[in-house]
Amino acid sequence: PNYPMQADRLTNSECKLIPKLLSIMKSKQTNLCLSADYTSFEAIEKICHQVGNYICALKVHHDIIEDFSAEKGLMLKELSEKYQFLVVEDRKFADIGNTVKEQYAGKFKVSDWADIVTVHGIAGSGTVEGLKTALPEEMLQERAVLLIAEMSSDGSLAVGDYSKGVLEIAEKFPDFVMGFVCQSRIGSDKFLRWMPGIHLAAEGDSLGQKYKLPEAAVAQGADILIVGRCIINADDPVAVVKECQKRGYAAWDAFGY
Ligand code: UP6
Repeated sequence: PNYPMQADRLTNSECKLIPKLLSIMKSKQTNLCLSADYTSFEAIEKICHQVGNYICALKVHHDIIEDFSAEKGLMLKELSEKYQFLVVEDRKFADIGNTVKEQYAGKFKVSDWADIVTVHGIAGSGTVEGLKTALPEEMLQERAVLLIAEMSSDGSLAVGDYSKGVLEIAEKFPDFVMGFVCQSRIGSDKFLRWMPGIHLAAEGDSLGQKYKLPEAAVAQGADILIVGRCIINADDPVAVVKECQKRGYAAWDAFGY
């Protein structure tokens, strides 16, 4: 099949963070997003210095980091500027607009340091609208969301009409939605597809996670590969990052995106 080239996607996308991310990916030759699911901030800082040059994004769950604070968030932002990657807070906002607006700008100041946040569509388009209204006008172009259209876990309910509904939400806010967290080539090509559930050796975990290889993820439609425990639980995380970077980018590049 003929998939659009990167240049087409750049021109078709209204979300300003898309060309920024694509240029990072191209210049660093990486479509790897490290899911840095560590429980200490020190571990996150350490891995940034070790692998910052080989990733296009770093994803965190700020609420599992025991010593997290809004100041640590700004430190993460500084690290991302030093090594040129985007910061994703995987908060999976899911509530009504007014509540997520408070959560986004609230205690941990996620909107100050996360380039991208993840959002569920379960509550309808008001969730995305609520996040948007938390941002001052001048910051709108520097922030984006990823909508969870499908999930990697066994028995996920985010399928069929639900996933289609999520795509419709994206079409309402093409300037603010960067793309989807998904498991297939879903939605319009002006959006980027981020795919978790990737591992070089395991098929899954004991709690419903399902894994595929980087090459399979790209064949399924992934632009950006989200990899967590395969890297962070490895004896040599740097070596695994380099392998995921090399294999993931080669597969993606071969598709001629
Ligand atoms: N994640 C998934 N599947 C989804 C959406 N998000 O695994 O459908 C997130 C998890 C975790 C990371 O919350 O942070 O991606 C995957 O981690 P792993 O590679 O260690 O399984």
